[in-house]
Order: sequence, then structure tokens, then C-alpha cells
Amino acid sequence: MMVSDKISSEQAINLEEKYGAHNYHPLPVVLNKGKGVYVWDVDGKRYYDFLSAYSAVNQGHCHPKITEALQNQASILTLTSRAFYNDVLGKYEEYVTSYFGFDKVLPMNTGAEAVETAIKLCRKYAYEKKGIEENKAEIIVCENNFHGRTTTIISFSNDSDARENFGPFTAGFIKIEYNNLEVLENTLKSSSNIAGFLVEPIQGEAGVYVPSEGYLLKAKALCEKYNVLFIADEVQTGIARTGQLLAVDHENVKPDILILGKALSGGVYPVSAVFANNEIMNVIKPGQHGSTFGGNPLACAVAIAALEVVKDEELAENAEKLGNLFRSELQKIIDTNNLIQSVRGKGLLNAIVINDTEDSSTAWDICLKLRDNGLLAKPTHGNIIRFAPPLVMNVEELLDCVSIIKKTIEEF
Ligand code: IF1
Repeated sequence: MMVSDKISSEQAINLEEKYGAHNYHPLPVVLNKGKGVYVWDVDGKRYYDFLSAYSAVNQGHCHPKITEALQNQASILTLTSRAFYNDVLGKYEEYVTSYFGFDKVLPMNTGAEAVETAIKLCRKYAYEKKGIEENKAEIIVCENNFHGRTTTIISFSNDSDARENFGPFTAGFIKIEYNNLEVLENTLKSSSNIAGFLVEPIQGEAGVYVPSEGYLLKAKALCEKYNVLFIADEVQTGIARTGQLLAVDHENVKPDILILGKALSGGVYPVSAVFANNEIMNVIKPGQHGSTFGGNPLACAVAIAALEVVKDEELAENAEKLGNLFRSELQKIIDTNNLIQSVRGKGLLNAIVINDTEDSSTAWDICLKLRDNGLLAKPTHGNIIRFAPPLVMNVEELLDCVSIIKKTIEEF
């Protein structure tokens, strides 16, 4: 079969079922086109995308400026490996480091690779600059974290599906309660082998769990006090999603190590990155870390265009404004209907909690109805639905989405 051959939803689903590993359970809808805030299925039905590929498509589907950059670069030079220089990587590195305010960047491809990179960087710095005894470094992480799918990263997950029968696991992580500064300080105090604190500014997979105001700022201050690196995983929260360029910007926190992915490319190509200042980044020397595709010219050209769109179209400001509107409109629905318990989030990273148990199928069933009514969202756990539309949405479209959600909830 050719990529351009037309197939039905049923055929597409059957092909995946037969030939693909069963590592996902997608909502039954088969998409073949995207533009801005919309996606279309193979029958031509149009939907609002309220997932944005887990916040990768913040700039909207197939943004012309980003796809143009991809097409231009694709016909000139796509990959050299880092065995040779290319004429785009340096320009990109200058552009992104100034954009995010760090001395240096280390380019990778996926979020999990960037998290792995940050862990390696943190450990190496601990041994070579802090003098922690070899193989003794520990990194503090949070309960209910999500940082990716590699063997090391699942070693400190507490999701049983993510971990079961994938051991043995990587040592050197201490898991503490999220949003608890007292436990953080006690843990920092408990050992001189602590190298870093790895944290999501808002926990996405946990169900869009926003920590108390001041948590990140105080956690950063504690890390400074105990000379421990503060590592922010902004793979999901970064690039304007929460109403600021970075979620840590809400509290004016500057991480020692910053991890970005997803919307760094506008969802057009896998691009991730780790940022740090010279004192930290310079511990990595040739041969000690890398990736065949990391920093390739295609990725660099796409990422520059994607970041220009974020500034040109003021996506952070728009996410802040529409997020406030979305939560206040949803609150009105909640006030008159007890199917939804609460709405929470920041900017356009939001979730509703359904009045049902975690093992119920209610959130899934609501998502099926939302689909029928023209809006695509995905449950996280049995009773939470994440709402994260592209940030290029306007007020009129957002209100249209609110009425779809209202109608769906009332039908239920
Ligand atoms: C999937 C969740 C979102 C992330 C943070 C690193 C990564 C992610 C904070 C790894 C990835 C994704 C992956 C996606 C589901 C998704 C997700 F539900 F699992 F939590 F976004 F909400 N750090 N998150 O959120 O990035 O290697 O995937 O590029 O299908 O597993 P990656």
C-alpha cells in the first residue's frame, strides 16, 4: 500500500492492530490532516485538537512558517552527524541560548533523551566539581513524576505499568513528595551525596497538578543553600504552554539545568535540548555524550522557525489570556453540573476532574462523546481529562470549544 492511498478508519486501525506493537490505546479516531487548531479524520470530519500531541503542537498544526523552514532545509542538507560541522547548528545554538538565557545548549531529539542527558550532566558535575565520591551521587525526584520511557527514567517512576517487568533498575534516585518543601529540605540535609533535584514545574501525567505558589522559587532557594543543581523538566510545560515562555518564569526561577522538547519544534520534527551555563556544561568533553541526529541542520532550522512563531504570535500572552477565560467558563459549567468536580491548570495546560473513581471509564466515555461533538481530548487516569489546545487559538474558537464541552457534559 502507498502512503498516498486512501484508507478507511477501520482499515487504518486494523493495520496498526495487526502490524504495530500494542503499546498504546488510542481514542478511536483516524486523522489525516491538521491546520492550526484543527485536525480532520479520514472521512473529512473536523475536530478541535485539545491535546496538541501532548503540548508538542503549541504553534498549531502545520504552521506555514515552520513547514517552510523544514522544506527549505530538507532540500539542502538534512544530516551530517556531529563527526563534521554543519553551517546551521552554530546559528541555532546562538539563537536558542540567547532566547532562553543560558551560556550553552546540548541538542538531542526526544524528551527522554534530554532528561537522560540532564541526569548524566548533573552526575558528572557532582563528581568533577563538587567532589562527590564516585558512584555515590543521588538525584532527588518527585512522586508521580513523568520524565519519559528509558530504563533509567522508569527506574524512578512510580507508575506500575511503566515499570513492571522492566527491571533491573538504575540506582541513585530518591523519591519525595511533590509540592512539599519540608520533605525537600530534610532530604537535602540528609546526605552530602545529593547532586540534583529533578522536577516538573507542573506535573502533567499526574493530572496537571499545579504546585502551591512559591514552591518552585523556594525549592530553588533550598537547592542553592545545599549546593544542589535545580533541574527543570519543561518538556511539557515549556514554550509558552502555561502562559509564560517557561513555567518557571511565573516565579522568576532560573534552573541550573533546563530540559526542553516537544514544542521546541512545533511538533514538526523531534527536537529536544538541555541548557546550562559554562561552569556546568563544560564538564562534558568529546566522546562522553552525543546522538547521531542531535543538532542536525533540519532540526535546527525547524526549531528556530518554531521559536520565532512563539514570539511573533505572542503565544505566551495568548495562553495566559485564554487559560483564564477557559477556567472561568468551565467553572460556570461546574457550578451547575456535578459530573465535573473541578478544573485546574495554568495557561492552556488544564484538566478537569470527573466525579468518579480513578478506575472508572467515565473520563474515557466523555472523551468519546467529545469526539462525536468535534473536540479531541484524552483522559489521564480514569477520572481526569487533560485540555491543552494549540496556543494559536482565538477567543471565539475557545468559546466554541467551551460550548462543545458544556453540551457534551449536559448530554452525559
Ligand atoms: C507518551 C504523559 C504528557 C514529559 C516530560 C519528558 C517527557 C515527557 C515532563 C518525555 C513526555 C509525553 C510522552 C507521551 C505522553 C506524554 C505525556 F501523559 F505521559 F505525561 F505529555 F502528558 N518529560 N510526555 O511530559 O518526552 O521522550 O516522549 O519526547 O506517549 O509517552 P518524549
